[in-house]
This record gives sequence, C-alpha cells and structure tokens, in this order.
Amino acid sequence: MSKARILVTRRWPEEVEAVLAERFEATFNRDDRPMDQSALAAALARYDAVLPTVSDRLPAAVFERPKLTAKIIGNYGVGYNHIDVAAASRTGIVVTNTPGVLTDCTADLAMTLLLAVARRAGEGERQVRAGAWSGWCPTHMIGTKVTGKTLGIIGFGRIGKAMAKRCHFGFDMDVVFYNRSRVEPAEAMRYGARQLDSIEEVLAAADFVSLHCPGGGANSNLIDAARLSAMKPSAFLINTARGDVVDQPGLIAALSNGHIAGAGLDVYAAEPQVPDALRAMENVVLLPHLGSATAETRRAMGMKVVENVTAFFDGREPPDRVA
Ligand code: 8YV
Repeated sequence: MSKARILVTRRWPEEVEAVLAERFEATFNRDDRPMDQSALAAALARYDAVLPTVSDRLPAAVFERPKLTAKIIGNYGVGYNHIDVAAASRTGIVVTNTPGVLTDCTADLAMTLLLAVARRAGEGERQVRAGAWSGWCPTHMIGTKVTGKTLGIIGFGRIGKAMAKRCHFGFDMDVVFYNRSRVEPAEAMRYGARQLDSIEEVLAAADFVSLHCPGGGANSNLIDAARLSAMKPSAFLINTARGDVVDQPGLIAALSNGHIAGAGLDVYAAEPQVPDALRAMENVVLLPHLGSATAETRRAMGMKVVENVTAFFDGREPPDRVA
C-alpha cells in the first residue's frame, strides 16, 4: 500500500520529523515561515494530510476548491481557532489537535507572567541590562505580593485547572473561576478552586485574572472594555490563551487609564504584531507566544499528531478528533 502524502507546514522537532518521514511520504516546508492561504488551499488539493500550526490560517475560503485530496488536518497545537472546522467537516476533512501534552508548560508560563508582572521582573531586568541600577533602595521597584492573593480563572479546562493547582497549593491563593458548564464542587476543590456564576463576579474578586478559554467564536472579545473596567484597579490580567479573547485596544486603554494595574501577555490579536502602545508600557510583560515552547512539550505535541494521523490512515478513529 502506498504511503499517505503529508505536508508539514513548519519545522518540528527532528525526532518527530524522522518518525513522520519513516511512516509517510512527508514533505517538510523547509522555509519554516507561515504558509499563505493560497498555498494552504493548494496543499489541501495535493496532499492526503496537512499538518499546520497556529501560524497557518485555514478559514472557509481555503476549503473551496472542487477537488480536495486532504482527508485529515493534524493540528500541531491544542487551540484550533485558526482552522474553520465546520468548513473542513463540510468537505469531509477530519481535524485533530494535541490536548493534554502542553497543559503543564502553558500553566508554567502563565505563572511566569503572573510572577513577572507582579514583581516587576521585566522592568528590573531591563534596568540591570541597561546599566541603570543605582543600588539597593527601600523604595526601589516595589511590586505586588502574590502569595495569599485571589486568582480568577476564566475557563476551567486542563490548563485552567493546572494554573489553579499551582496558585492554590504553591502560593496559598484563593482561586475562583468561571466556566461555561458546571464543575462539580468536589472536582473544583481537587484544584483548590471554587466556581462562581459569572465572569463579572470572578473579575470583581480577583487580584489576578488568568485566561484559559479557547479563542474564536463566542469567546472573541470576551474580555471587552466593560469587563476590563469590572476588574479591580490593582489587578493584573494574564493571557496565555488567545489574543482575540481580549479586546486589545480596550486593554491598552485600561492599562493607560489605570483601570487595571498591569498585564502579562503571551498572545496577541494579530500575531506577530504587538502594538507599540503595549511595547512602550512598563507595567506589561510581553512574551512571543511561548506557552508550549519547551523541548519536551514540542516533542510530545509532534508525537500526538503522529498518533492521530497514523490512526486515521490505519482506519482507526484518531484519538483527538475535534468536534
Ligand atoms: C502552540 C498554542 O505552540 O497549542 C496551542 O494552542 O497556543 C501553542 O502553545 C501552537 O498552537 C503551535 O501550533
């Protein structure tokens, strides 16, 4: 039987690429730059599988060619709001993602941002590197204590739970969360967390608000200007989810007007563009979408895609098919 023809749109860990090359007739985009929509549309009409990342956008328009050869899109990542799954399904293409394997590293990065913005670590590092530190001083770069504060989580899936666990058990924080569906109180308590009925209640209670819901659809602009102003003026917003969950101009306004104290961001509305206004702010820690960026996690993500695509072409149900 001939091997399935697959396209890998970006560079993946070498050991994962080696497995792909062995199992499939694999083409690797050595260019390692995001593929544009016409190239992706052409790929869907040429390969049996396309393995994209968050940097490749697959809206409905890329599925419009009359004869598509692709049968599966194996996304390298858990979030898939860059893919129009409904349009893919209409053409009979299965979409899979990589849940579970990037939970810890993404929660670790949310924690990094939370600590860094509260303790002004970015500002401090910039000052030392600039040779501008004039020595210890009692009033120098005073930050906000983290231990014992209240964390508000929006979205209590795997990553939200991992964040709750870190903050409650590691930092004695009171953790409250909002989730679209009801979570059994006993289940929530396993993570040291308590469910509240509305986003507004979480925002009003929290000293730190951490976003862990998917992007796109109904979650686009979920944290809008009104919700930003429902946060405490002393509170910080942490976003490792998706940039579109927050109204970015509204966030810039809230930070400039002192409606919130600061933000730690790993994701942006139109990546890789980061507005100059954000880059100019000292009370903001900015990272370049590093949530899953560890050697261990990227390898595990790649192997999850291998597992899904292998199952599919072996005629089995891929374990991580998205609805
Ligand atoms: C990944 C992410 O690195 O998995 C996700 O949803 O946001 C990232 O951590 C990215 O998606 C790679 O495609």
